Amino acid sequence: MLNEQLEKIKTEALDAITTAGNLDALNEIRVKYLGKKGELTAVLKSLKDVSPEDRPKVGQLVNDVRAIIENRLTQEKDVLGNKARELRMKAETIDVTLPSKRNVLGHAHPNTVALQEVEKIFTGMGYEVISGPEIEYDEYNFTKLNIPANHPAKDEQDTFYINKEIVLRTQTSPVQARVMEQGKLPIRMISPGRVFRSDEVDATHSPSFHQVEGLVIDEHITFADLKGTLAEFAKKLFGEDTKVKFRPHHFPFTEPSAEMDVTCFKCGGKGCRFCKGEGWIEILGCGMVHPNVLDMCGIDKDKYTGFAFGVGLERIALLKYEIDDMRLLYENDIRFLKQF
Ligand code: 2NL
Repeated sequence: MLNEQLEKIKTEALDAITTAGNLDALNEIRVKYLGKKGELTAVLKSLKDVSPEDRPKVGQLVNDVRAIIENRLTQEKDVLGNKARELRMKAETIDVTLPSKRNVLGHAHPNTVALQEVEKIFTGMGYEVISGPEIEYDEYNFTKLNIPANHPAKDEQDTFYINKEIVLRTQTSPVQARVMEQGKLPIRMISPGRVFRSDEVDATHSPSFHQVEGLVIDEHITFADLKGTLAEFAKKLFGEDTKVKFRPHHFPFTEPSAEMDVTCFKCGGKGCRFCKGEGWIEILGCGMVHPNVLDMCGIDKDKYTGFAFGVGLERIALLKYEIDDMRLLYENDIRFLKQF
């Protein structure tokens, strides 16, 4: 009676193993037949009803059936495991013949391209490129540059104040004031960098933009040095045929001061749409360093003179690359940047 039952369990279990098909199903079969509440265990429990003489024989039979099922389970587990692994390997195959993903390259910003050009021109004339802090003392941004406490540029309408003594620099000249204070002369330097003014955004204004200021201090520096240097700069930047003219102007930190115009590089000075019929384009502000500035920065104003200038980097980039809206420079759309 138990013999038949055992034979039935064995046949059923082996059939089930053969048709299991996956490892989960195989595990269920193990539980169903060999587990604590499994069918074979149930037979083992009913062994107590078998007569003592028959018990060893039947017990042995139960163990044999158990061993056979276990063997088949192990065997089938190997087969199914290998099959699953093969499928996984196939799914993970890398097709090395597929075209590669395109590497998306960025592009230097027009400001960067323009700055590199300006730096090349001035380093070629022996200038150093020096940078300094964007957050400055009022003293360096204004006082040492001969900008008095009541000057309109110091108004909170125009300048970002961190507190009473500290501002976001409105020009890069404080870098030059710091260099002058170090007292190593002569000085030939440019200081490019980010500056801040409390302006509304429009096609020609931004609260944060970039400036390149230049400074030369030595004995016997005159306005002729300023003119020669800046005329050379204009030629290198806009072409050898470029002419320059200087219009009197006022800056607190220079005396005399001027604004420099260059002949329009589109029409050569005849007047066109680009220069609004003027033939001239305003490019920078400049002048001879004010004696008060030399004084406040610890330089002997009776022995040394110097000239200085300031130019907006965005202005140069917009002009050179014929961009008509400054806001395009700050969007960093790669399709725009790639054109320059
Ligand atoms: C402008 C005008 C200018 C300077 C900047 C300067 C610096 C020192 C001493 C004297 Cl340390 N001057 N810088 C001089 C004249 C003009 O910038 O319109 N910039 C866009």
